Amino acid sequence: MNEFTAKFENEKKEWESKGFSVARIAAEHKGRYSILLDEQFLSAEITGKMMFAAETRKDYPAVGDWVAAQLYEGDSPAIIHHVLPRRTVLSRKSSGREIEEQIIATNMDIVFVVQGLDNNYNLRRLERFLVVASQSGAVPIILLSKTDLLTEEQLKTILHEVQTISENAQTIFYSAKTLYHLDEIKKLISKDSTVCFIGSSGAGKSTLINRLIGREKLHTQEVREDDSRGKHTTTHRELIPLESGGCVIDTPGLREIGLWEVGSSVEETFPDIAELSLQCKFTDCTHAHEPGCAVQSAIEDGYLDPERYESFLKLKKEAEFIESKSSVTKQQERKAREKKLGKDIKAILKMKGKK
Ligand SMILES: Nc1nc2c(ncn2[C@@H]2O[C@H](COP(=O)(O)OP(=O)(O)OP(=O)(O)O)[C@@H](O)[C@H]2O)c(=O)[nH]1
Ligand SMILES: [Mg+2]
Ligand SMILES: [Zn+2]
Repeated sequence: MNEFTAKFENEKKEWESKGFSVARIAAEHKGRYSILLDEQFLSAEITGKMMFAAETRKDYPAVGDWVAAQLYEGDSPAIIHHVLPRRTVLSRKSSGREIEEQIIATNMDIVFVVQGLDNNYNLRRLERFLVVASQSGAVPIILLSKTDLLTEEQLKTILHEVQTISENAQTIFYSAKTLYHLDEIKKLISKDSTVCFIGSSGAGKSTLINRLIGREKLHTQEVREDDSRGKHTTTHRELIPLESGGCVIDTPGLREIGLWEVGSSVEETFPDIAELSLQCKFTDCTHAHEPGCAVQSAIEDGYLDPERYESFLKLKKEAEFIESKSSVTKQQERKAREKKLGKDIKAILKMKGKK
């Protein structure tokens, strides 16, 4: 048992010994949760205490979370008291003005990045989704849908292109229409595993999940003819258990996906560039103007696509910006906490003085 599992199992046992049930968040809607316990969906709410203590959005339960809940007889909703440690977290920068982490899903083993081979196909966007998927701690896998719309020749060209960016991620071409390679995808979702699907609207996420569960459970809608854009059909994240034992998480199409954390995910998604950098003459080479730069010479020799390099630079810059901003946010959060603590202490002292 690894360190995480030991910690998780300990917490789980502790809550269960106090009479709580450990269930999984399947969906959330305006503060109401649907939790999954022994193949049953129950409605649930969080405690006032938890709401009061929450400082940021990530302190609230998210789809995929294991939570300790108190169950009640009759129609009363279960009450969620605690979120158990998260093994993996898929998050992005929230789309608002504030830089805040928005959790898409948690505790997944695989993040499938879905892209349609119609006009949705875009290498640079694929790279961006891959970085976000790698940051989650789960295994990123590329799924290219709608192969039925392309000729053999067109598929070959795209396969070639995708190979230049997918060194660190398995890639599966499939069709939800002809069911081509559907078994390959099914095989990846083992018993007890959780997988999540992300991608632009119209990529085919919900259609694929319907095929996996074998019925038309999720609503799907055609894309716009001219640019293959979807109509943002899925509006909520939802965890669905499969008969085979695994779980899938459907998500709404993302208009944009901002990076959240930095870590080494950008390098992980661009192993070719990371490796080239090792061969530069200077260890602190910026690959802009230095002599003996392996990156520049790879571009000149045609080994490295300049657009891929540009995409790398852009993501790197964005990651650095987020890091500097989020350390400011963390500082502000700490200050707010200290201020609140100071107020609480003052209030206590005042009360004592009155006695
Ligand atoms: N030809 C073809 N069409 C597909 C395939 N997969 C999905 N589609 C179509 O693509 C359209 C969009 O599919 P959805 O499953 O609704 O897309 P989505 O990714 O869930 O979109 P959002 O919920 O908006 O994020 C639908 O009309 C599907 O029938 C495929 O493999 N081949
Ligand atoms: Mg959908
Ligand atoms: Zn260099």
